[in-house]
Amino acid sequence: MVYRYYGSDIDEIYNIIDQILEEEEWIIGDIDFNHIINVQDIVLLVNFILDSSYGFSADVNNDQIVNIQDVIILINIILNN
Ligand SMILES: [Ca+2]
Ligand SMILES: [Ca+2]
Repeated sequence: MVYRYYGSDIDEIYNIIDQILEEEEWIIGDIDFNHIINVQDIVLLVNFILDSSYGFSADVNNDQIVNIQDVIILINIILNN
């Protein structure tokens, strides 16, 4: 949990609360945040690797690198479901 406080604007506070709730519902391996882990997430994860880009949702094992290990873990998550 990350604590954030940007000001006294009530709408802004509601936005931050929404954002935190969204993050709490997030499932590891759900690269596109649609609450389902499927082959689409694998495709997106592979695209992250091909683009050499980093996204925290794509870093399945949370080692600060997006690579083939994350793909393998994601495939295992899908096979086990
Ligand atoms: Ca997904
Ligand atoms: Ca990783």
